Amino acid sequence: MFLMDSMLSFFSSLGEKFSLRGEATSYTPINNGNINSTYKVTYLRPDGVEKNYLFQKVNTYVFKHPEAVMENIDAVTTYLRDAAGIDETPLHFHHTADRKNYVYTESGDCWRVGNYIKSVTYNECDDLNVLRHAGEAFGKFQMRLSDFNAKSLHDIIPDFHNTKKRLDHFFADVDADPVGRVGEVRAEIEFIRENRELCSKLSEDAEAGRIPLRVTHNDTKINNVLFDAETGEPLTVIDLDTVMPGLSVHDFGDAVRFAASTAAEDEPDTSKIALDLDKYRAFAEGFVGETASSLTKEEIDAMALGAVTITFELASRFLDDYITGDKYFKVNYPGHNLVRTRAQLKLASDMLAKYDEMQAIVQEIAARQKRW
Ligand code: GN1
Ligand code: MG
Repeated sequence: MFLMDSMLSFFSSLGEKFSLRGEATSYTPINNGNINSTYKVTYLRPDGVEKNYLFQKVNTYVFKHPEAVMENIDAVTTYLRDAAGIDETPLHFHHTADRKNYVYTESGDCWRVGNYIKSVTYNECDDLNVLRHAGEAFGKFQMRLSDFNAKSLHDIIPDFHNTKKRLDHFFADVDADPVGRVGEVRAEIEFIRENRELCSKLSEDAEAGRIPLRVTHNDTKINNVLFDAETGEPLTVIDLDTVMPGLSVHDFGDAVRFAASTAAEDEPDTSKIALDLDKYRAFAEGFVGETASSLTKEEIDAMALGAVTITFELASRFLDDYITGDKYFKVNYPGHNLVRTRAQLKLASDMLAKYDEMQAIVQEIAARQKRW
């Protein structure tokens, strides 16, 4: 751990490499993500004006090639700004003298510095308008990238949302039981096993070309949409680390998993966790409303399955991390990954119970869109 002052001088010297003017005078950690470490850093510029930046340490256990992540982000943000002509608050990372948008420190850590966008974000949200707006923001994001050359993107984490492969990997780790935790989580493993086939279907559909690959965000938690505190309008979509070719139904599903639940993704009391169909509908109105014109019938039919699949997928990822010794996701306490797993499984089981209603809601919204 750094002491306060050494952290500030660290930020100041890092800022120099990105040609930031002035010195870091204060900072606050932003604890939204489970992977990277993020800080809001306030600078005092030589002209006496304060300016905020976003400093981020990229997790190199998860992102083995940060330079590829940063190249993707540069390409996507430049495209959104120039080709798609988007004039919303842009996400921007600063460059060094040799035109890199990241630096490695002597200890081998990878850091990047972005513009700080004054905004509010939501982890849990009961306001249906906010959810509808979040759906619109992710829907627009996908539409705006529809002509982006997917082949130019690095495959940051191969098979990131290939649930079939994720599950194969999970069951191999269950068999290996490397840290001896499998015995405590038999019931959770069995529930995932019962749904293995169902949750492999979308990967098979994608592989067979029955569902199209698009350029997708792949991490559509609503806290990745920045909102204007005053107008309540979405400002921009952030966290472009995993923008890669993927499935639209996964972007829809992951957002629903996070935003349409009645509780947090790591709520320990599973009796509080359910799928809220009003929230689901609001998000779907935004997302399907924006994308319906380009979605295929197969995609519309698979939206609800996308939500179920991604929820089981995340449960298996959290449980995989638990049974292999908590190496991937940041944990705040022992057993955090198991708590997350149980929360996701409870949500998944409620989605299965509400599956027909989830389907009907998407169909209804899509039909309305197509008529307009
Ligand atoms: C990770 O750190 P964050 O919140 O951006 C993870 C996502 C998970 C999410 C669950 C690269 O995202 O896939 O859905 O945690 N990102 C990566 O909260 O694995
Ligand atoms: Mg992310």
